[in-house]
Amino acid sequence: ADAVLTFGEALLKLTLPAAQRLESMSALGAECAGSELNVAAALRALGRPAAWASALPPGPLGDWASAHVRALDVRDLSLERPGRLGTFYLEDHHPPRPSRALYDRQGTAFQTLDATDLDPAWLRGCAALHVSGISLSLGPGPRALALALMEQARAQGVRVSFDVNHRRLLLPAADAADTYGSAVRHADLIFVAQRDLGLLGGLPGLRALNPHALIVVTRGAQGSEAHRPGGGVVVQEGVIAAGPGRIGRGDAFAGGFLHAWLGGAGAAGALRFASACAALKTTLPGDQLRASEAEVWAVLEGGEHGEPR
Ligand code: KDG
Repeated sequence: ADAVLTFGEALLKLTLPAAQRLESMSALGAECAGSELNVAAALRALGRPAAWASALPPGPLGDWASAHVRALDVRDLSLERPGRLGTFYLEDHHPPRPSRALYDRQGTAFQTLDATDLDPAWLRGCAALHVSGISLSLGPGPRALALALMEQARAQGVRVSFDVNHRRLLLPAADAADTYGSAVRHADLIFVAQRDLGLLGGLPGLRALNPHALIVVTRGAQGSEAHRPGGGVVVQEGVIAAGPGRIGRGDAFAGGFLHAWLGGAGAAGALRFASACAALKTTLPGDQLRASEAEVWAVLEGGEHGEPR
């Protein structure tokens, strides 16, 4: 068993050309996005079998998303459900202007899912399940299914990975501890951005909720660290990266970490590998990592000179 199952919503991501604002937009680029689909895509690009559980609406938009999943060579376990395909508009700016996201994802097919949809066969052949806080924030049904999947994974000896991945447009900060708490308790591996740590009582709060997990704290360009259950921390510097692909870096990082960790790497090795994945992700536009395992190793071994090899 070496595959990874991820569970989450696919989004039609509509990106404005550089330096445009929604109020005066004249063109949009369409892309199939979604955090957990991005993680599956990263794992698959790195050579690991990946499957994705979700729901898609019937009709051309659902077919478009399925075609994208097929093109990624990710196993599509999505159920066909009435509703919409969630939509996400993105103004992606250069610093210091913050990027701006606008969600249009009420009444989506994904939101019709609930715990009764769980199919234990989804986890067959899987070494790990990965879920993010986004799926828990999208309503009681998806949240119940995500938690049921985590319980099922534990019962089957499948490792559970949880990325807090807080989206303040989806969930008020005051609800975060309640919404994410059970998922945190079920996880063997937890990813959390430094800026979201406070939502869960900081590192001590997370540790109190879950004494056994490996906790990975990400700090963007400032690097990352892994906190071992018994105490002890491994620190990794960020790998220098430039380019248009900042959105989805966290998903590439999580996919890279999972790939290395499931392959037997320790916390230090997995952090290093994940950092190179996040850096490579940044160099190309689009939500999903496009890099093979060999390309990641080349970054780690070859320095950052950018000479053609
Ligand atoms: O991780 C990248 C995501 O932000 C993007 O694909 C959209 O999944 C998404 C979300 O719900 O914000």
